[in-house]
Amino acid sequence: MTDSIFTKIIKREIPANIIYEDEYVVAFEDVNPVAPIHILIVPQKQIPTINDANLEDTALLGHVILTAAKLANQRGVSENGYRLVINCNKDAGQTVFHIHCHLLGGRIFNWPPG
Ligand code: DGP
Repeated sequence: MTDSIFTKIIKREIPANIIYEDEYVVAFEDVNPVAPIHILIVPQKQIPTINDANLEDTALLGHVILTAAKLANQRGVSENGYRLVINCNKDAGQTVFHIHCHLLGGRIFNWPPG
């Protein structure tokens, strides 16, 4: 598998504003923010879509979500709320085929999303 743009960010081959990293995930600011807070939480392991994840990725995907919650707390939006989004394939508008969770906060989000 060729490296995704996010793997290149993880390897520091291309720049990004990395705000958190551990053994399993990296988090950085989205280059095209759609909310005052727009952070991507990305597994270090390159999995193209959520369809490609399997049972052995259960803890990893849980860690992605818990990391998002921790970062939301750090950014002060836990109480007011925030949205977590994982897009899958074309109908959802996925453009980077390396699983990532969008942490969106700092404004009100409509539901249904439209
Ligand atoms: P998605 O539609 O869920 O695949 O969203 C991909 C997101 O990744 C999109 O919001 C823009 C962001 N993105 C794409 N390329 C880069 C990049 O090189 N750097 C950063 N920081 N974000 C990127």
